[in-house]
Amino acid sequence: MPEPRTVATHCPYCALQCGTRLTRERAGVVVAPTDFPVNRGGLCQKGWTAPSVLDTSDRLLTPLVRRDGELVAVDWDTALRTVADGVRRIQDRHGPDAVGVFGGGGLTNEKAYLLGKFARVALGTSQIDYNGRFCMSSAAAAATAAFGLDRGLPFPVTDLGTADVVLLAGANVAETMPPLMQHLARPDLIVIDPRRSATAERAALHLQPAPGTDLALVLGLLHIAVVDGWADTDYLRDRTAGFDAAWQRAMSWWPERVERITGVPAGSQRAAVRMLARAERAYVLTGRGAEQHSTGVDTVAGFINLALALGLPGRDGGGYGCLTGQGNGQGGREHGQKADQLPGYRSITDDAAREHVAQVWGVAPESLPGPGRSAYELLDALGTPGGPRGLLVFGSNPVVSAPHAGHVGERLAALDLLVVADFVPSETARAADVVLPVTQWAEEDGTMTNLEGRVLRRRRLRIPPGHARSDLEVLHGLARRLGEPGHRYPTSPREVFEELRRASAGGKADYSGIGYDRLDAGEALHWPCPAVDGDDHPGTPRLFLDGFAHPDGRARFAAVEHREPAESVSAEFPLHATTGRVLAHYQSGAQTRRVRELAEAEPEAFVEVHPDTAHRAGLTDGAPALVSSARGGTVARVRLVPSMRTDTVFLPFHFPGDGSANLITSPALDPRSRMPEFKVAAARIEPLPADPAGLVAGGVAEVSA
Ligand SMILES: Nc1nc2c(c(=O)[nH]1)N[C@H]1C(S)=C(S)[C@@H](COP(=O)(O)OP(=O)(O)OC[C@H]3O[C@@H](n4cnc5c(=O)[nH]c(N)nc54)[C@H](O)[C@@H]3O)O[C@H]1N2
Ligand SMILES: Nc1nc2c(c(=O)[nH]1)N[C@H]1C(S)=C(S)[C@@H](COP(=O)(O)OP(=O)(O)OC[C@H]3O[C@@H](n4cnc5c(=O)[nH]c(N)nc54)[C@H](O)[C@@H]3O)O[C@H]1N2
Ligand code: SF4
Ligand SMILES: [Mo]
Repeated sequence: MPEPRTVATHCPYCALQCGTRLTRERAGVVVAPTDFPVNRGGLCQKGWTAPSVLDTSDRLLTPLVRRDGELVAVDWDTALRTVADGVRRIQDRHGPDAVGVFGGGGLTNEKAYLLGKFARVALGTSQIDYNGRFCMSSAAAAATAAFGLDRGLPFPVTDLGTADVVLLAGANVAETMPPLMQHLARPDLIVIDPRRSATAERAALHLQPAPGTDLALVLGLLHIAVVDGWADTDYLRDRTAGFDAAWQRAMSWWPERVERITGVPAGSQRAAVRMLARAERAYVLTGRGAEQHSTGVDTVAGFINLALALGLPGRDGGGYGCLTGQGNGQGGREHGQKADQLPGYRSITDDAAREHVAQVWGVAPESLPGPGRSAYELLDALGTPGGPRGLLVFGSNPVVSAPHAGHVGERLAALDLLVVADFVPSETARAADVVLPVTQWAEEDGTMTNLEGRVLRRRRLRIPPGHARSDLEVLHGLARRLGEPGHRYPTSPREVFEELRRASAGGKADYSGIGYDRLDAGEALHWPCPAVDGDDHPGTPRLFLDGFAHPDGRARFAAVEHREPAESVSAEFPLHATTGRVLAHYQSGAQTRRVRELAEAEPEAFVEVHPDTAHRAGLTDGAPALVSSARGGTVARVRLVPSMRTDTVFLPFHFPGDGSANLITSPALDPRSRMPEFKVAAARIEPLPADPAGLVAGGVAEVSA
């Protein structure tokens, strides 16, 4: 079939998955927004410019293998044989777990599913995890415990437009999901963010806690809700369990005590609770600001407790949700690329789940490995005794995006074999032994699951350039060279999806009633969508209306207590450094730093500092500064921001090399989700020394040029 001239598809970047129409013009691919419910004709800068990454000048067009230190072009057979031989050599000597896999939340459902299967069956390794561990894991753990099920938003995005009040805890949606703002035009916003972010600017009420103190703050909000008589006692009695134990903890968090720890005035705390409680329709949403902490799970649980006390979740016109992040942040966490998971959001330690999935895969249940290491623990173990000696990366750039990135770079360098599948020479690809060039969004079919659990079709517009192959073809080729039957790894997305449907059937994230045909007919299908006899299942846009997903139908309060961040400020490191995003760049920047408009908008690393803090450090606006923590230093240009807290600096993590914010971030993990503490580290800021120790001169010169 000839390639179509125009297709309806979705933006390649974030979890909003804005609807777009792509057209092939003489000058290249042109994008236009569609009237899809989440974006209704809107797109952000990144979405508008996404087609230029398709033809970026350094696009990977042929496989590369490192020879005598240099990456040289080879044919596919050579590249795949090099990987298969390397894998076999390592596994023969050190066992199946000596080869690991690192996936991504940007992969389509089909890729995420096949990657998990490939790891467990073709490689026989337990060592697979993905970058969603850095993203969604704390909210996922808290939501699963509270509701028995984890779907980012358990309601459609459009419901937010009917709300009176929306609380955004650590989410800067004005920059991270701009078209979402049109759904937040009506409600009064309460924003919890240590920075006066673009979103906080639009808020009716901005609470500005010190980074890492949200848990104390939300215990205080629950305290006020109960003491001031706002708790919904009928709802607590009929729909929840465990309130008393949670209240025991919150009881001692009176507003003035909370103010001392967080810096949020008691009056603002009371105002926030009053706004939420008086609203007819109210939602509590969390983003990475509240979640990326060593206390992330408990912090999200605290926000869920607050929502439950006010009777919001599982009601038409109210609820709690987490704003997922990556394009397939939702689907990517359901189909088995997570260390402890099998498709359909099943647990890899559950015998019935293992049996079901093994049967779909045509293997013996006991042949499936058990749970492996979490993302950071996997990276930290690379090349150590007992740790993996080979790693295959699909859809992540951990050299830039992992915490304590200097250390992660060293671990990657200690590997016998690093394989990276990507379409651009990312910083991680540049460090690889084998680089496999893959297709991009406009060159492939598949499905993505957006932040509201809606399954969407990604559609192919054009033939991939050069020798680029889809990730599915890559996995097929590798599996065959590892001695697997080819039919076990279909290369057609539709065929993989058909298998995914069967594997997910009966699981929590049940896709068995969803088919490409229904999606192509334009149906809005939110999972769970089980296959039913007779009529098609309509999908589940709103969860929990009749009950929560625990056997007794009740949501669970969590008895949480405040804990300090893993690292306290000290005389040496007196500031809180926090990190996050800016509008123009996406994640590690591997894609957006290659787009001229975006690179011009934000060309280099910067650090937001309060003028007084900068002055004390001898820094002026625009000066290059060295920001350091116990782990290392990063170079960033000073931006004076009078609305900053004087005890806090903020750095975006989109930049590589010496400007990488992750050179200073902490790898302290949440004990349950294994989420790293990206959002708070003890740091200091100083003028850039003439010859900064440990920094490469080239990078420094670039920043100060
Ligand atoms: N432009 C752009 N958009 C994106 C992305 C991108 O890279 N660029 N990535 C996508 C992905 S994968 C994700 S996960 C989402 C993330 O979306 P968001 O969660 O909105 O993004 P962040 O900027 O990481 O964090 C949000 C806010 O948390 C604040 N914050 C920092 N520390 C704390 C704290 O201790 N407590 C609280 N309450 N807030 C704190 C920061 O100041 C920041 O304004 O964005 C998605 N969309
Ligand atoms: N300091 C700090 N660090 C953070 C965060 C933070 O807030 N602060 N946020 C964390 C979060 S929430 C996230 S999600 C991570 C994300 O960080 P990363 O995992 O590094 O995400 P990306 O930069 O999107 O990297 C994706 C890579 O895969 C490639 N790619 C994209 N699509 C595909 C595909 O379909 N197949 C293949 N093979 N490759 C593909 C891209 O070109 C890119 O090189 O960063 C985390 N790191
Ligand atoms: S908001 Fe997200 S999905 Fe929409 S255009 Fe921007 S990056 Fe793309
Ligand atoms: Mo993310």
